[in-house]
Amino acid sequence: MDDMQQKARLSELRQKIDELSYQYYTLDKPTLTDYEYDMMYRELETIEKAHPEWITADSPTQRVGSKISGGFEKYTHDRPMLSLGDVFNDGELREFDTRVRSDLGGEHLEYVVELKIDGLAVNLIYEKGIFVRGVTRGDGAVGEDITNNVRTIRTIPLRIPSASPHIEIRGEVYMPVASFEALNAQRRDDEVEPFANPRNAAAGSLRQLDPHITAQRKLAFFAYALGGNAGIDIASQEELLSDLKAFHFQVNQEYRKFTDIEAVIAFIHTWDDKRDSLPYATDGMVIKVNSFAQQAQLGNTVKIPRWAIAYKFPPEQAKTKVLGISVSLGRTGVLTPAADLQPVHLAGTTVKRATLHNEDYIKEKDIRIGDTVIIQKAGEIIPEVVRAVAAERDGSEREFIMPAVCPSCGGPVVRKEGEAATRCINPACPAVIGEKIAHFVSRDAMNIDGLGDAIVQQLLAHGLIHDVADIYGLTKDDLINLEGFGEKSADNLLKAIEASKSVGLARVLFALGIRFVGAKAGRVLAESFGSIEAVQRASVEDMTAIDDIGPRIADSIASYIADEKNRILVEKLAGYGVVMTAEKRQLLNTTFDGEIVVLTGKLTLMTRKEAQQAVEDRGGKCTAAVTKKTTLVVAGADPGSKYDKAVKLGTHIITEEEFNDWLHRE
Ligand code: 1X8
Repeated sequence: MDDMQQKARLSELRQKIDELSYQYYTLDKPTLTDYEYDMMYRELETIEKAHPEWITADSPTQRVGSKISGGFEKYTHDRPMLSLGDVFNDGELREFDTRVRSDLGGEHLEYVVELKIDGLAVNLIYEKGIFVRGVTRGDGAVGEDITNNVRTIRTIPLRIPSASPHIEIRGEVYMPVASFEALNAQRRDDEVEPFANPRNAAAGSLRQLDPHITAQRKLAFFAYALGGNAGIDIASQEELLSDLKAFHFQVNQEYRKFTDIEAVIAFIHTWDDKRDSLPYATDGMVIKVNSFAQQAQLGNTVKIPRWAIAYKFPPEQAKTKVLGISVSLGRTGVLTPAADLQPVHLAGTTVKRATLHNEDYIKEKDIRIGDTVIIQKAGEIIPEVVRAVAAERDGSEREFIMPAVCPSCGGPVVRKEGEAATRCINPACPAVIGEKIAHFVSRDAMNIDGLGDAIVQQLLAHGLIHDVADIYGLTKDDLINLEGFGEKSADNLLKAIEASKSVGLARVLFALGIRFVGAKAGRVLAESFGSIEAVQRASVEDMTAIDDIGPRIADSIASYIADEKNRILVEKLAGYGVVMTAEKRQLLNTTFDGEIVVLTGKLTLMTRKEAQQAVEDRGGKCTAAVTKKTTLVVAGADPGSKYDKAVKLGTHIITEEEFNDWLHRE
């Protein structure tokens, strides 16, 4: 293909990929297989690699950029991003309606009623149809420039069919409930504090300095407003929503139009229960005057529009009684207290238990057995006890005392100084082993289907297993004698167990349940070391030299390995034929072996991403900031403060040309 043909193909690929992404992410209706998509994406990457000068910011390959250093830049909105006034009941909404009607002098009036999404308001700026900037609401007047993070959100088009020199689209960035739950499950595995609700998770994800992290967070965006009228010929909110949809934005389709406030109120109440089954969190409804002319006539106050209002849903809380407090064990042996509740209806489900987190939480909140309490759903499956209603005590309430022995094995429990967690330290505790096995066989770990909790408890009770490795010694005879097993289910389970032997080192490392080693750390370690022996030989320094492996993880692995019992367990697994190797990432050569490289200034021979990849492919590591640890700085054109810092520290500095020469060394 000559250049012209290639350029045409490039443009065709971008269009096709954009369209497929739209079908997949925004409409949730994939039209091609992942494979076909991947092939097109790869072809586009190949053309762009050969012609980096053709890469533009709206190419689908440019969604994930490089890390920024320092903080986010401030950005002053052209027009302030107003917040909404709010009402909390039907009466207050009727008052709003009365005021609007009176201000409009009794004109005919329509309302558009939309769901209020519990996320973060963001302003998207497009110039001549190209996405150029994403800004948070901030205080309404000044927000933060989070362009690189916004770009990673797949439901935000990087290009829209508008020739306008400047158009602002406003809407809500949110995290779907399913993504939120998966993220929190991962965080609990990694022993990182889970997010309290999808909104906090979305906020935390947008504040990442590294867009790679944001890109993994599965955020989404609902468009619902324009920032200013942008010279577009749109007469109403209803029309705007339909135009936004035509621009390929995701527009929430639950909106309805009404002329009568009682009909609005009736519509709002259809969501009282239904909202809990939506795949995203909502905290109310937004009622807007439909006509833009009437909106203009009503105008804004300094802070809020006079033509719209938020009807806030009551918080998802309920009052009930604590019947008892029971303690359950996790796989790390931590005892977690939970309240057994008088069943109560909350947010679409019947709640019988609520977490109390730990001993200190119960003390701080002074929650007693027999107390009347307020519970709430924080977007989590398991609700929490918010507070006790002390006024409703009758004197029969009893204080909770953390058990001094493990409720499962009767062994001693300890609470270390400075820690909130109380742990069972018996390595043979059946509850802990049960949890360890449940983790070991789970989908992201060894993925052994058919080994549920009830079966594990039977196997433990019959003395057929004592640790995770014993799973591989199970025979058909062992299984068939258990309750609920037949010939076929025994065969299926044995097959699943056999298949799990070859899932590879990454999953094995995760499955072992080493503290702080989540699925991702498992993958990174497996790719870097290639075998369990190499991991066992590695020092803490060897491990922390790897991107994404910090001292907390490295120390935890070191202490795991130092424990004789664990070494025996690993040998036992290997003895059963569990594969403990992985494809190691192949280095091209060792030009940058051990180097900690900072790229600064404008690169002309390659993109920053390519330069970073080139360093990593040759054994080096790229970091964002120049520190004493930095061994090499590559300075492109007009380098800034990083260059000055490198000069001050006496760090080795090379030009982009020199860097390029290094890349072509053998
Ligand atoms: C905030 C929100 C609006 C809408 C949905 N969710 C929100 N969080 C909507 O209009 N559909 S409008 C809005 C605001 O103006 N501050």
